[in-house]
Amino acid sequence: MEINLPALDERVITQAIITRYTEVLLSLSEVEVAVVGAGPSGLSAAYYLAGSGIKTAVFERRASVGGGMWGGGMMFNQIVFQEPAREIFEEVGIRFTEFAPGYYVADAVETVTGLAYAVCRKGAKIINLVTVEDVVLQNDVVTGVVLNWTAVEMAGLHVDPLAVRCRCVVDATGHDARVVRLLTEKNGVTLKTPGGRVQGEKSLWAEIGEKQILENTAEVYPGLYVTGMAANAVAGGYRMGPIFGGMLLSGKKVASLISEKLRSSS
Ligand code: 48H
Ligand code: FE2
Repeated sequence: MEINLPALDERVITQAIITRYTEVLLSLSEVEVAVVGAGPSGLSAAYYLAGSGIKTAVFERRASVGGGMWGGGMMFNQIVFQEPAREIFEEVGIRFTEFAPGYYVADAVETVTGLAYAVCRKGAKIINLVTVEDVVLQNDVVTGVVLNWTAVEMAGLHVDPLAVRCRCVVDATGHDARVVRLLTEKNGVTLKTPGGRVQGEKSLWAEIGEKQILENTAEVYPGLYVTGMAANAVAGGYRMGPIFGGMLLSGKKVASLISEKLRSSS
């Protein structure tokens, strides 16, 4: 087979990349929801938010999306989940098998790529390689996120960031609960949670940890929501080990809380 390649101008490649990326970034200077972190909970939140017609951007620190899903458990890259999360896998079209009654297992690579693709197709925008280094805080309400290139952060350069305005921020940064920590550490504010501050996660108890994730998925400060592992880190819940149904259901729950709030206030 012979393929005749057309003439190629490097300048056009450069212009296409810069023009298109800038257009996308400009369109995200104001969004309805900024999701911080593209792990299972952040991707699920974005999928359901965008599915409800809400303008959503996901900002991910790393080059890759998927967070802790790639490695399954201890690098055995299989994703385990229970019954309530089954409908999410079915809806997105990720294949799985039933391993034992009520326990399902899916390929980690298929799960990450399938979910990320579904998020993009629903219309949410994922921007990778950027780190949320602060929030915008006005009159005791979180009204935006502050972004910088992850490479700037890693190189320790003094380069000031850019801000994105939004109506709600979702902390989906996992164990670190980075956004909530930034807010409380910098501003000394009290959260709406029972402890009022970031409690830090407890050790491993799968059953209780999975339950708590859903209970702890909430608005923790005006304009700031937590989902996924960040929810248990903030509220002092147990970790659950390598089971991901709770993460996906938590993303779905936070999307529904935000949809209700935006609908009631518009
Ligand atoms: C932009 C950021 C920033 C930042 C971090 O860790 P994740 O997979 O988080 P979850 O909560 O969706 O899922 C948790 C799950 O992976 C897990 O660890 C479980 C179930 N553990 C149980 C246990 O017992 O250990 O994803 C968080 C994402 C990552 O991709 C980070 O790179 C990203 O957030 N991130 N993005 N700005 N400041 N901080
Ligand atoms: Fe983890």
